Amino acid sequence: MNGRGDIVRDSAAQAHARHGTTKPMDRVIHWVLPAYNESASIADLLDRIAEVSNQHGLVYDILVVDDGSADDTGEIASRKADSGVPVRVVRNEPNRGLGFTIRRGLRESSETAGPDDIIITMDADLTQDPIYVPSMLAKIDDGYDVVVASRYRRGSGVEGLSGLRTLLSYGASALIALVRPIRGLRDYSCGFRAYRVAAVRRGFQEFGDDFISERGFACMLEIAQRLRDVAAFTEVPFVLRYDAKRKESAIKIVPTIGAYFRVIAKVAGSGRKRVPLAPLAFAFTSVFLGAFGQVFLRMGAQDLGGMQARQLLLDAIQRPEILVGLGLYAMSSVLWLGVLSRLELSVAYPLGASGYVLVVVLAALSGESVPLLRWAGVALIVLGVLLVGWLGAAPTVEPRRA
Ligand SMILES: Nc1nc2c(ncn2[C@@H]2O[C@H](COP(=O)(O)OP(=O)(O)O)[C@@H](O)[C@H]2O)c(=O)[nH]1
Ligand SMILES: [Mg+2]
Repeated sequence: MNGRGDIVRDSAAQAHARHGTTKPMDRVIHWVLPAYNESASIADLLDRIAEVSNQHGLVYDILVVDDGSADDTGEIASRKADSGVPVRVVRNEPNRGLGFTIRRGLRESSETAGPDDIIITMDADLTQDPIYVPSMLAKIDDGYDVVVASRYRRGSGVEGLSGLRTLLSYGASALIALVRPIRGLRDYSCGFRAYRVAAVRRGFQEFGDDFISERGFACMLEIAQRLRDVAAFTEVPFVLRYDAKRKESAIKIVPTIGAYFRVIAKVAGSGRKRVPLAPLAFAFTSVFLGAFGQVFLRMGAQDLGGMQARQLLLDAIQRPEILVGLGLYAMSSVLWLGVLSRLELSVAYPLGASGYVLVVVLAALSGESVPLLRWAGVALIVLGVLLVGWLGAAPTVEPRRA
């Protein structure tokens, strides 16, 4: 019996025999807990992890990274090892922040793990229940590389979090989804995740310590964005029990929002770039078709002003210029949506596009001529939005197939 791995594996064999599971016998689940002054909750959390792991016949070990806690978080966790919980504690001296702590935990556990082992990261404050882990492992078995416990899926929920915090977390994720979406992800800030070890290793291989360079809570976004092009992401719904927290949160909201922008700026240049020229060509065509549509609509809308809506519409559809104009618009919109579906931009773009088309059609039908310059301005804005969308388009990383 040298080193802790053997101990765990032996009991796992018995556990598998007991539970008759078909999971790869030697897969190990490595729980990584970043902990800063969590003495009030760490013992109960370790018991809960052991309970859930044994219930599901998991082969597991736990690494607590004590981030220079001022209380006895580390001692309490170490004492748990005496009662048979496979826990190891390492300590940062002094406190280094969540980013460094998670990086140390991911690096140390991935260095000694098997490529198909799984790393689970979660807060050490009892707000995230280990009971969701089996459903996350099932997603890994479906071929995904990163599974996030999400607050934004059917069946998700949040208990006890302030309205402002809820809004800010949701706003931050929505903003990221707008600028640099990751397929399969909605909750970009939650740290309760399951990683396939191979994906974590890939992150360190490709970026070294820059894999996680953020000091604070934005590190969770950074990890996801760094793995965006090489890992298949998905989510499981979970309920965040913030009412179970036994200490004040130390999150600094404004610096964290600032850090989100910094992360996006940092990663925007990295990763593979596919140059989907076709969609761009379609986009340009769509806009110019729209331009001509506008010209025809304006020609046809002369002396239609001041009429009742119903009369206006009846008159308008009898004028060939209006019909041609509307036809060109329809083609422009179809091309537009075609582009969007290929580029998989977020919902903001179809909404924006449809809004602009509506405005121009109404302006045309109201007989008011829209100066060409303003029209060109609108077109440029739309092209700009397209470009941002293209740059942020989410690459497709298919889950592994057995
Ligand atoms: N606040 C804070 N948490 C840290 C630090 N280092 C590690 N952590 C841990 O990071 C996790 C997330 O922090 P937490 O206070 O739970 O954030 P919140 O629940 O999202 O407000 C917890 O497990 C903390 O113990 C640190 O320097 N500051
Ligand atoms: Mg927390």
